[in-house]
Amino acid sequence: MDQLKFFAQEASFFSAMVRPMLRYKKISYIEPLYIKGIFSDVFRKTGSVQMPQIETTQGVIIQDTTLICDYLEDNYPEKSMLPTSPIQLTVSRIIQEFANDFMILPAMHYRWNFKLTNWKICYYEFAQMAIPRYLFFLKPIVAANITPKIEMAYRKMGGLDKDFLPEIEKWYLNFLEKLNVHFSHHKYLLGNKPSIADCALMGPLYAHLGRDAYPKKIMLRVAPKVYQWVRRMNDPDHSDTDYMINDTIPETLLPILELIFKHQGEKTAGIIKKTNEHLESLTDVNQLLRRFSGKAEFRLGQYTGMRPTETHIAWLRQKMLTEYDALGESEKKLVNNFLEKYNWMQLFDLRLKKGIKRIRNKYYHIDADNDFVEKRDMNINQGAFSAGKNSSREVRTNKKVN
Ligand SMILES: N[C@@H](CCC(=O)N[C@@H](CS)C(=O)NCC(=O)O)C(=O)O
Repeated sequence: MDQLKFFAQEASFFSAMVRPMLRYKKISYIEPLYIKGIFSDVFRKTGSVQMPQIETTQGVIIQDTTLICDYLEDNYPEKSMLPTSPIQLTVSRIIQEFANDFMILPAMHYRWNFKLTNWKICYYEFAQMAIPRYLFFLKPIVAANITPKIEMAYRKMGGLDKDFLPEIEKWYLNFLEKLNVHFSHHKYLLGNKPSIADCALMGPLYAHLGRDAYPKKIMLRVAPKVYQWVRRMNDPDHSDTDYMINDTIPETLLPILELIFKHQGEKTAGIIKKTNEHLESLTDVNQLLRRFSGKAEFRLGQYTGMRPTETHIAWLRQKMLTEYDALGESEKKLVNNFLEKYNWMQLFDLRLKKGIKRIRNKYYHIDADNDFVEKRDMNINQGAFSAGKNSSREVRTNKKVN
């Protein structure tokens, strides 16, 4: 097999983070149709039904966007998207985490609270994925059945309570305006070359906010330069040169980073706290960590509420800090000076008391026994969708297998 398989969907938030990298690196790939059985087949191999997944040319399947991007960087290094200088690398990772977490809020709001305007995705494309070979007029009928289930799953994850929505809108418009200013001066986030940070922001800014009819109109009106960037990312013209010289962060990116550090930083602090509590409550290191460790307080403008805390985000922060810890002393100093200059250090250095690890796409205490938990939790599905008849929903048991 000389082509990579990309299990993805055009309207999928996380798939849209990987696709620009595949295109920029000119990697040959196919997107298989979601014909019946594909979810259970993929689940059997990876223990996850989440999208996207890639099957490498060696037949290995990888889930998780960040790991997929790392894999593509390592194995297709020619057109690198990972900055090598320490400040730009750290900033890219911060943006990557923010795109994985905070940006889910505007993305979910502008898709699910404007379903009629977004009818094409809500009432056609989800069915297209489930029954790609059926006649087109049957799709809305099927969508009427599956869309509410998908919507419910995402509403639960996003926690889109009503009094929160005006603050999300205010926040998002402000963010878009700032990004529009940035893209009036630079082609990409870090200068004249796309990075993993650009790829990550494509998740929300293409798959939902730059593609669903309602938010797309907003983007075109408020931030046409952002829309042009979305198009550039999806269709690279390969005229790019390099990131800013001397590890510089563009002036116009700083106000955006201020928003990111503040809001994602506070959110991650809550996630780390809840993950620490979850880890402390374990009766056995082999216990499977819950996908959401709980809920943490969250403030945005006038709104204060509780938001679900996803264990995955604690792992992303741990991964980012491991990368930072591995920097040489002089590089670390440069990063520290940069973060301290803007008062961001406290919002960056957020650490778990005990490490966590990922085994068969689930999270465990760092001391868990890999072979044992892999075997025991083989069929546990923590995803929102069905993984076929052999899978069982998330459980918190800790039983020994014989
Ligand atoms: N951490 C995963 C998240 C992937 C994810 O949530 N994908 C969505 C589709 S865009 C999905 O599969 N949702 C169903 C679920 O989370 O159970 C990644 O980075 O790939």
